[in-house]
Amino acid sequence: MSKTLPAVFLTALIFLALTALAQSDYQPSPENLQARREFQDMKFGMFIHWGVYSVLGDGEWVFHNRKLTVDEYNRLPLFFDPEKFDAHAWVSLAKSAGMKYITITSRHHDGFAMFDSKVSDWNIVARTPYKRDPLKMLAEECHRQGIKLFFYYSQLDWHNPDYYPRGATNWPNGRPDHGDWNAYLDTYMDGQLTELLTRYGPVGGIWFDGMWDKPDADWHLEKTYALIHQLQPAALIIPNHHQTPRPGEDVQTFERDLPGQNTAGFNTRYVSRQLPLESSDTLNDNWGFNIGDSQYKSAAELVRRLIRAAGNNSNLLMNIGPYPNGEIDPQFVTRLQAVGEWLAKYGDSVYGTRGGPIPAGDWGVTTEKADKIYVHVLAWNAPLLALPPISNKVTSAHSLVDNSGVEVTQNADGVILKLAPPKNDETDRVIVLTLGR
Ligand code: JFZ
Repeated sequence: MSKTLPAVFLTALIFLALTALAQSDYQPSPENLQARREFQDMKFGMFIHWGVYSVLGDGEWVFHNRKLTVDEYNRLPLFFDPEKFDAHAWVSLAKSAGMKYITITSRHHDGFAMFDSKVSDWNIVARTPYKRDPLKMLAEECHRQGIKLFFYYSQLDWHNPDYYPRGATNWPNGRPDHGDWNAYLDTYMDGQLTELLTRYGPVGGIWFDGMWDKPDADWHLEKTYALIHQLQPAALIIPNHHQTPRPGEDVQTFERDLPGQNTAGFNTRYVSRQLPLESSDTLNDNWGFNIGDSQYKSAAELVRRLIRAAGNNSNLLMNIGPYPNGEIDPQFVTRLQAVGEWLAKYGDSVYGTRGGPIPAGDWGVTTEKADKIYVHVLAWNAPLLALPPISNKVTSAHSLVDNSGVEVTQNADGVILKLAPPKNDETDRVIVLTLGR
């Protein structure tokens, strides 16, 4: 046996051991840990699905749902011309809704870059009459107004031939039956991520989606995650893969469910005790603009979802799908502004809090911050609310909205609050418990 063969094996073995180590050994940087805490403090974000698909008013899956060919879909950018797009109006709306961050589709499953990408001409500047980069304008406006900007990035691609072998959502759309998977990941995707993390100032993070299309593929995650954290250590990696979090990931996100729930049918019940949590949902029933969807959630419903998320130690990322011309449906606007008005009064019980010590129930949830527990009474009509015991002594209780005192009794069996009868318009009665040492 030659002497070089064992050496080759040994080298391979060391290499494998090192990559395994790198994977299990992810140590978030101090900036990253700080960003995670700030993320948890923000609580409420605006999700935006906007792309050339918006033109057809039939949701962001229209390419797939109508089984269009690549040649047919290539016509769409020709008439995407959002002359009413106004970054200032979008960011101001998020602000007036009490939202602290925006997560926008930099590219969805159609692979179309909504930014000025040099990696491929399948992008808004090269292919549309608009010719400009809305993400650049949005990033600048977000920095001006103090809103964090996150980029949704689809790993799944229905357009690029190098997304091959294709995944579960494939249909014969005219692409060749061959392609270079490694080039797709290492050159195309990592190239675009590098653009997003170097040309738009400090970015909140990358919200990944689409891995579920090829669950068994090698996505070169370690490489991509390392690249992101190297370019911007504070950028949070938020994967919507519906699995147990992997090393390198910074937030666990749940689609259309609270952490640990699985009414949607595709979420994992595993809830990380270390990572910040997020729950995404949409204001009507679609993510991208759908002209036939008028199923708007009421402002009160949006507030209750936000509170239920906060009580479960989670953020809420609430989606809107703007029109193709760049305007935002007035039905979204009025509801979001009403949520903002509610938060202007009750925000103390939401921002900067963590899930409270009392388990959530049908009656409501608790949040906590410093020496306060906020009892959010969402559905309870009886005059007394009996809660399980907590370890701290409750020294006083008052209603958050008008500071009026609330009668409280605490004994070994729990904490009993005497509630004023709910008023008709009351979305959430917030009782503040002040704790002794
Ligand atoms: C994904 C996208 O497909 C969708 O368009 C939207 O962007 C949403 C926020 O994220 O939705 C999914 C992802 C995975 C499944 C279902 C919907 N799944 O695994 O069944």
